Amino acid sequence: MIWNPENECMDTGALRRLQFARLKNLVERVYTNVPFYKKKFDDAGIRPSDVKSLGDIAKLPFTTKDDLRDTYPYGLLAVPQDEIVEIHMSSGTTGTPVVDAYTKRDMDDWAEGMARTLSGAGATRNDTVQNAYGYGLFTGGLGTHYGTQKIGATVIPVSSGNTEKQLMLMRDFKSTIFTCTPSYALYMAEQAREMGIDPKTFHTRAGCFGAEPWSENMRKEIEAAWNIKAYDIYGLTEITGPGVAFECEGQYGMHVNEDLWYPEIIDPATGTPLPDGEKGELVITTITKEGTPLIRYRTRDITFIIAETCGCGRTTRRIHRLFGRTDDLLIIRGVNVFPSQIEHALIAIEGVEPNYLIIVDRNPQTHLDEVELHVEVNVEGFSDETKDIERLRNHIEATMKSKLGVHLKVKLVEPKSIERSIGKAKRVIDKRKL
Ligand code: DLL
Repeated sequence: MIWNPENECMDTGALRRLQFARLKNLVERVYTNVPFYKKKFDDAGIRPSDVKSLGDIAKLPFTTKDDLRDTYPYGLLAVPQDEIVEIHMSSGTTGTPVVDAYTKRDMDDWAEGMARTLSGAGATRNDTVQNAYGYGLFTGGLGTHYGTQKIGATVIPVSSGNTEKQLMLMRDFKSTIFTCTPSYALYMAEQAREMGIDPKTFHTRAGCFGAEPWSENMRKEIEAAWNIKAYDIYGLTEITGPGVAFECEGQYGMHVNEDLWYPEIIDPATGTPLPDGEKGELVITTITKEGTPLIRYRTRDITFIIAETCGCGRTTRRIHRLFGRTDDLLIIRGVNVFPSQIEHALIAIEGVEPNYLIIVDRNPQTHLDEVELHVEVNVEGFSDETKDIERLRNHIEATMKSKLGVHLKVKLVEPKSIERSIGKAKRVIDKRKL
């Protein structure tokens, strides 16, 4: 099902011309309206008039997550604030959130991206979409919600969690499509079986899964457990949210909605653009965005562009399933956590050292991520009294839960027992086999 054949199946030459026109307009808008960009361009010796072709995008400076953090909350706004109708955010390296602010048109583009995404998974107005992505500041819940409404399907805004209720609604309302993180899809299947229900007996026929790394093996598991087609979908808060790229029925690579979000691949070490087919860091320019447009945003996600035309008829280029990230961002049960946030929280706690080790694993039964955080007690915090140790442990767990939004199992270890390193400290052991 192609939602918008006019844009999704556009002749490639016409698409490039449209992208160039939009890029040119964007560059002028940010140069005039966003002092941050004016300075960045001036420092790089670039004028908007230097952008004479789409290829000239390579002359423009990059935008990074740090730039977003440094300009929190509204420093990247390119329109007067009264034009902003919604904001979303996700946490950044130090816990300072990165903000995305949307105008009415940005909301339309977002809904459009998600309408195309859901249509890629075969959704039509006749479907009932059970949306188990979290609602709130996270973009998964509301983005999927707007897209579902745009195609005129029925949305069940159940949000994440509450698995028994999910399954009840799925049965009673005969949900045909469901959306959540891939690990939650597996967890739901497991819970259904535990309740004596075979997940294959629901009416679900497809799911749109993303927001965290997963693999072809996980796809096979999800498809077999539910007897559905499982589609990979991609997006990030900074660039609007989900709806940036999605799989079609070919299930190989995600079509980038490149009339709205222009993709490039660069060598993460040098910043040099790489040709289609070569693996590197995905960089995105929000060519139609009004609220908080971004020039060449470094996503830190590793993939390559599949330029070959797809059998589905769409002419938009695809990105390969993500291979990982260039930074140490951990996505735990769909929540973004940087090890530095843990370090930051530990520094404020008395009795412990900011020496820690994060061990991430995926429980084979529940398919949920589990994190054990080893924290070194210092001499003051060291006690032979079990109740003192227990109190400290509970305090750290509660602090982590409130600061990061995920539960970490804390294990206190003796002073100086965590291995010191002379180079980059190895803080994370990721045992997940995705
Ligand atoms: O996760 C937006 C989203 C919601 C995407 C629902 C898909 C579905 P953030 O919380 O800002 O936004 O996290 C963005 O998650 O840079 C990737 O590293 C990772 N990610 C998102 N989709 C995928 C995917 C949402 N399909 C970060 N595969 C991104 C692997 C993904 N990683």
